[in-house]
Amino acid sequence: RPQPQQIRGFRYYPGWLTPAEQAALVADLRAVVAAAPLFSPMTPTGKPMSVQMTSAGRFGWVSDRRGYRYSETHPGGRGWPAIPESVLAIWRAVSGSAREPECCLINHYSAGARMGLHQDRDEADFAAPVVSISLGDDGLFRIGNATRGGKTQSLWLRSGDVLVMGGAARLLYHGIDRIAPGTSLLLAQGGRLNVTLRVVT
Ligand code: MD3
Ligand code: FE
Repeated sequence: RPQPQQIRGFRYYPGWLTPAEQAALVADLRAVVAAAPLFSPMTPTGKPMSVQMTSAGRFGWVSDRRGYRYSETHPGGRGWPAIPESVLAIWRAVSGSAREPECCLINHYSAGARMGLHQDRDEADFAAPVVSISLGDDGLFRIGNATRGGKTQSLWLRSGDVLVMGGAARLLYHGIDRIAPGTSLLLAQGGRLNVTLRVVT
């Protein structure tokens, strides 16, 4: 496995996953999506996000007119499927955390989807890292500072890349400016999948 690079306090593992591992992950994520379909979360202002989402694990991330929160149920009313073993294995290999993830959030970007700069602060324990796995088309990731504004740094995330956001990096503003459609053949329908693993409680 490649050695991680340190960028702004997070650990970046370019090409951590082999093509076979990426294909196995996609199959496992398809099973999650079959049980818990992707949905377009509504922001509290009433506009749908351009990224589609679903989750696995005890908690999933939802957003509607009541606001953003973790929920033990999919918007359809059922509980979330279990986090696949293939995904848990990545957390155990790179997180350095004794805790197990409680949420596996799956973000789906089709051409034109983006995610504005934000902080992840809906979790109770910022000491636990967030682990991110990129699959499919390249995504232009932007990372800034602990407060809005200031210099940002951009990085193309490619299929098979893994990021570990721990320590001070855990609370940095970040987002996805755009994806580059057609840069990967991993997903038959194209687009980008990002998986984030989090401790929530
Ligand atoms: C930096 N997802 O789901 S993953 C998110 O590619 C999210 O879908 C993006 O931001 C995506 O909240 C970026 C990389 C990432 C994930 C969590 C972080 C970067 C982070 C938490 C803190 C700081
Ligand atoms: Fe985030």
